[in-house]
This record gives sequence, structure tokens and C-alpha cells, in this order.
Amino acid sequence: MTKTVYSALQPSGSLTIGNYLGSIRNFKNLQDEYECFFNVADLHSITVPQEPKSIRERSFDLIAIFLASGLDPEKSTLFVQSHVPQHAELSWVLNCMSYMGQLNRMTQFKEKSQKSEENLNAGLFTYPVLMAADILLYQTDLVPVGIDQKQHLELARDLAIRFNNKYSETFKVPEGIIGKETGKIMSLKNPEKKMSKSDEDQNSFILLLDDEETIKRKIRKSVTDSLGNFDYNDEQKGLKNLINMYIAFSGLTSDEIVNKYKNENYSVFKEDLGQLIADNMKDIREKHSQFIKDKAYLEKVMREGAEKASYIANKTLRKVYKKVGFLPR
Ligand code: LTN
Repeated sequence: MTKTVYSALQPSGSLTIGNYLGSIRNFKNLQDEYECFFNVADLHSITVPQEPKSIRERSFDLIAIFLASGLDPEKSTLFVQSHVPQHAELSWVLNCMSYMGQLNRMTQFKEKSQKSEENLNAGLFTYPVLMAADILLYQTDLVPVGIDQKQHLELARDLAIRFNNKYSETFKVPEGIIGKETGKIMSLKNPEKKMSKSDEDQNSFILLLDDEETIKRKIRKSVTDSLGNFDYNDEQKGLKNLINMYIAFSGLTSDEIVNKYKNENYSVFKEDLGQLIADNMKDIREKHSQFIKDKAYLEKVMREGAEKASYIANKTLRKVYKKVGFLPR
């Protein structure tokens, strides 16, 4: 039996090359081997304030980025979360089985709630439950996510097991495909922090759709150190982060890179790295700009995706409703 893969990105803010390396780039390789569902998590995105116009634009953008990165709608199911109502429906049932205590311990909730304490909404608190619903609806085997989502995935597993124990076998218990440490890209201005599109400093991140000149400029301005010693270690975190990007885009090992640049100035390495990233992102940038012009096609892809997704989601939800005791309609 072919295994099922589920992953999602939120249509909030522009994606960085961190998002690209951490998730989107790997999706393409998965689609040949597995039954894949790649989703635009718009329901998740409204757990923090959003402009309606921005959600609309970013949702189209994400579908275009999926396509531009080589996902084939004939192989993978590409769809928008709000188009498949079963996500919200299963989420309610799982909410009623989730412990406040466990949700309270979620690191991402603790961090996000500290940022916006003036109007904390309940959606932010139950966000991981909606994510569990996403995953469990499709009887997912594998969930490729960044390390920051590991705790949420753990909750999805707990809920699947809890439901199965209470009502009989219903959900597949999913496994994570957690990104490698070198796949975690840090801020170009502060290598202690993850690269994030919500950083105030525009030079701290590279966007997936940044043009060549912008990429090169940001790499030139990135922080390194004054040791002048080209090496891969934890004392030189800025340089280590840049080398990690070089590893991710070139496939070379850290040793090979250190050997190549050990007698050069950092600036030579930075020029090459900027070019390497720009070259790697060129294809996806160009394809995105083609796809984004064709709204009718994007709509067709998401409509057909939602149709396929809701067929499967509905099968799971009907079982759940029946086991819980809800009357058939
Ligand atoms: N929370 C994730 C996005 C997301 C997701 C999912 C990832 C929503 N539902 C299901 C994997 C599986 C994020 O913000 N990165």
C-alpha cells in the first residue's frame, strides 16, 4: 500500500528560503513515491490578525509556488484548507478530547501568546488541534515538517491513539519526517535566531521570490565574525549558518566547502554563496511569475484538489461521527 503524506504552509507573509529548504523543496521528491496532500492552511492563518486581501493573495501565491517547485497536480493533491469543511468539523471533535494542560504546554502557543497578549484568541490555543485534524483526516503516514512543529505532531499522535483507544481503531498514527539541523536556516543578522519573514530587519531573511541582486546584497551584508578564519564550528555561528546554506544548495559537505574557501576572504565565499542561492531559486521564481498570472488555472487546480481531498476526508469524518454517536443524516 502506498503511504500517505500530508503537509501544509500558511498563507501568511512571504516565504523565506528557510521555508523552501525546510519543506517545499522536499515535497517534489515525495510525490513520486507517496500519495501526497499539500495544503494551504488558511484556517490556521487567522489565528493571528490578517488582512483579508493578503490571505487571498498569499493563497494564490502558495498554490503557484507549489506548482513552480515542481509539484504536479496529477500526482499530488494541492488544495486550500477552508475548501474542505471536514477540517473544521473534525477539529471540533478533537477539541473535545484535548486536554487544556497539554495545549498549555505548547511552546509555539507560549511564544505567540507572549507577543500578542492584549487580545489572545482561542484559535491560537487550539491551533495544534486543527493541525491534528488536518493530518488525521487523510490517514496520513508521514508528515514532513520543520523541527518547530514536532510538538504539534506529537499531539496529533496522542489524539489518534486516544480516539482509537476510546472508540476502536479509526485513525492511522502518523510519523514525522523532521527536517535536518543543517536545513534550519538562521537569521542573516543574528545567527541565534531562526530566519523569519516576520523579522523587522529586512536584511535578516531571503525571500523565496527575492531577485538575484537582492539575494546577493543580503548575503554580502550578513554577519560573520572578525576572526577571519574560514571554518565550520559553533564558535562562528554566522559563518556556520552561511556554510549550512551552501551545503543545502550545493550538496557539498562542510569539509569540502572549508577546503575550497580556507585561503579566501569571507567576501569571496559570500559572493559565491549569493550566486549559488540566486541560481538555485531562479527557476522557481520564473515559473511562479508565469503561474501567478493564470488565476483560472490556479483556481482549477485548487478546485480539483479540494474535490479529491474532501472525498477522502469525508470517509474519515463519517466514521468518526458514527463512533462518537452522532445520528446519520
Ligand atoms: N502549522 C504548520 C502548518 C500546518 C501543517 C499542518 C503542517 C498546518 N497544518 C499539517 C503539517 C501538517 C506551520 O505553520 N508550519
